[in-house]
This record gives sequence, structure tokens and C-alpha cells, in this order.
Amino acid sequence: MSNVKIIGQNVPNVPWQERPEGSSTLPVWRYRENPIIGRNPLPGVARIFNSAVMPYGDAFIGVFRGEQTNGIPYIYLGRSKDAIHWEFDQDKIPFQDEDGNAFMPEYAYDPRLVKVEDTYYIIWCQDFYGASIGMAKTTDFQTFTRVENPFLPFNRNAVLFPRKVNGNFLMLSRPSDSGHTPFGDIFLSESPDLVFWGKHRHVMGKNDQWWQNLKIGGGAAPIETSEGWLLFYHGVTGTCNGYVYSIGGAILDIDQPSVVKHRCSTFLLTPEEWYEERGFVPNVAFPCATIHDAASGRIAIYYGCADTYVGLAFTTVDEVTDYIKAHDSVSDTDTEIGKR
Ligand code: BMA
Repeated sequence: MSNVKIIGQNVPNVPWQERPEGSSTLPVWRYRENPIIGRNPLPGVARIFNSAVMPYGDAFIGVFRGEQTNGIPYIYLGRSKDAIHWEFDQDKIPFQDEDGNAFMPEYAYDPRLVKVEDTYYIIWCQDFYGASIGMAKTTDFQTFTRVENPFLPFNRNAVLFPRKVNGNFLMLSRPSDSGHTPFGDIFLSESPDLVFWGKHRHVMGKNDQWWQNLKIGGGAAPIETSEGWLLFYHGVTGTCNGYVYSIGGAILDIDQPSVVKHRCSTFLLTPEEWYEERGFVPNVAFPCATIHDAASGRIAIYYGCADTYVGLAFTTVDEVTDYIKAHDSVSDTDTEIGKR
């Protein structure tokens, strides 16, 4: 086995279970007590899923997609000592604009949470003449200041990189439509100031592997490793009974992350358990975050299950990068940098 390093902080209390005996040959295995968040998690919220968490002090904090009982999703703050059992604020996150006036999007879903330098950024999907990316920042999880929408409509699945590259913030996103988008590739955009975005590059698209032949979308914030940026993303196929969302893996070039170094030909996790196959939208595994420990190389993947629950799965940086490289299917369209 190789000796790939996670470049980042040590998180000795990263949630963890060893791989069960006799589990599949895939490099990712599930937490035995999944799902970690069940139905009706707080008053007025029917389901929490597609949510993002991270270490905070010696505990953990997260932003959660809470589907209210009127069907509209908003973002709720949650805290946990072990990153498995979560306590949620009863009220949705009260965003404000840069002048301090209250701001609440019409809806907000699929939040990601990323720390860059000393600031925490929440990125989500909201209405801006259709599905678009919204963003806010906080340094204390008390005041949440909305910043400019990074992109024109329509767009979903945006996630920041955890550090600047070549002096600029980087964001992955998936241009889309406003509905159940039957297409979509992952793109990369740069910004010096989080206001003006440009230098848009194609990263990778759907391909002819059947599990990701309809669309793909950025998932968890990329993890910096000695092999490149490790990206867990979602890949989607269409069936006569609807879409199926699996978790895929790729490794992007560290200095030029629009270049895909390796892309796994198989999924890393696909809906198999009852909580992935059964729910509001069956057959959805939708990764939004990882917690990872540089010292041990352990990675805990947080993923939405069937648009109803939150699940937890594990891997190590060695196992998953070895597997991705051993099943590499990177293609010319994943590595092109010329097309603008
Ligand atoms: C996508 C998003 C996700 C959702 C998925 C499956 O378009 O809306 O929030 O998990 O569909 O329903």
C-alpha cells in the first residue's frame, strides 16, 4: 500500500469504525449504526439530508438541509461532540446582508461548509431567477453575512476549495437547469475576492460508465493530499424508475485542479441499504462533506440518503487513492485545459 498523506489538520476524534469482515471490495464502508440522522429531527422539520459538517474547536459543527413540514428546505445549524449525534438549532440560520439587514432566501438547500483561512463559508442552492448558488460567511457561527451570488443562474452543487490556489479562491460548480436537471458536468471557477468569478474551466463530465452517464456534481470539499485534490462527487444514471445517485472519486492536479489526474471507473458507494433505497427520493447517495485526520489518514464521508437521512461512511486516504488509481478511467475530456 502506498503512503499518501492528507495535508491538513489532525482530527484525532474523527468518527471511525474499522472495515467490517467480508465487506465488499470497494474502498468505502458504511457506519454500522446508519443513518445518523432520522426522520422528524426537530419541530417543523420532516427530514435532514445533504448536509455538511466540520471540526470546530475540539468538537464539530455543521450546516444541515432541513426540509420543513411545508416542504421548503432551509439551512439549520447543528453541533456535535462526536460528529455522530447532532443537536440542531430550532430556527433556521438567520442570514444578514453586508449592511446588517436580515436576509432569508426563498429556499436554501444542499449546503456545503468550508473554512478558508480564518473564515467559514456556507455555499448552497437558492432562488435567483431559478436555481443558483448562494453564499455566506461567518467567523463565529453567530453572525452569518451573505455575500454576492457567485454565478448566474442556473447552477447547483457548488463547493469551495479549502485554500486558495495560485492566490485565488477556487469553486467547483455544476451549471444546471431549474428542475431535475438531466445533464451536467463539473466546472471550476476562480476569484481573487469572492465577488468577481472567472477563468472558468471544465473539470470533468458524465461519461460512458453507466453509473455516471447522465450527470455528475461536485460533492464534498476537495481534500488536499500528497497525490492531489481528492474529490468525492456524485454520479447519476437514469432508469425507468428515476435517477440513481452514487458516490464517485477523482484526484485533481494540486496546482491546476481543472486537470483530472485520476478518475475512478467504478462507484465507491451506491444505494444498497434500506435508508439509501427507501425515502422521499429513493436511490440517492449524495456526498456533501468529509471529516479527515491528517495523522491517521482516516476519512469520514457524510452523505445524504434518499433525500431523507444522513449517512456516514469511512475510508482511508491510502485505500481510496490506491483504488482510484487501480481503476483509473481518466479520459482526454477530463484533462483538456485548452477549451474555453
Ligand atoms: C438534486 C438535488 C439534490 C437531491 C437530488 C435527488 O437535483 O435536488 O438535493 O438530493 O436531486 O433528489
